[in-house]
Amino acid sequence: MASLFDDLLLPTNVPIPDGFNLRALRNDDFGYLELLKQLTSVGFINQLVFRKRFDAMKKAKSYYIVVLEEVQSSKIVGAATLLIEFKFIHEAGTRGRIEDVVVDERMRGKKLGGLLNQVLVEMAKTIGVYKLSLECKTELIPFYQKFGYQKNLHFLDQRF
Ligand code: 16G
Repeated sequence: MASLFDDLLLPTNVPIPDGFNLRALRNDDFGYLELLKQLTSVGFINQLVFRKRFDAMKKAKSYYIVVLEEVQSSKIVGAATLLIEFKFIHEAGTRGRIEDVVVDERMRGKKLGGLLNQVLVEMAKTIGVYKLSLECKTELIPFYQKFGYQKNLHFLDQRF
């Protein structure tokens, strides 16, 4: 069993509610894929593909996927990703991106999404990014604004 990053990098100043455990994604967390299906299309990924992608992310050393585990069931009920992008601009600075924030439907309303956001904002500050950004649906803008994000730029995409 391997962790994507050292759990010691998790912030200690964000309180985790009783009954939950916050940790880095591990290479046997296949349940993470089930949770991601509540966010968007995942398709079929077998354990080998999961492990290969996990290994590539670990090797890249810029993926911080945090998961929230329900202690009683050992199930992953929340997850979010901090991706660190290396730049030449801003004195060879780094930019952070928040990706794939998802909380299990049956756990909504417990402010776990907010908790995951706080955790990643703290980690991004510790790493020292010059900017942290994310893309989200229009209706989620007020939610993310609570965590310090401002609506500045437009986001454009192409689908293939
Ligand atoms: C949301 C996610 C983004 C994810 C996308 C998937 C957050 C803050 N944003 O925009 O990270 O990649 O959904 O949707 O979690 P897609 O499959 O339509 O790209």
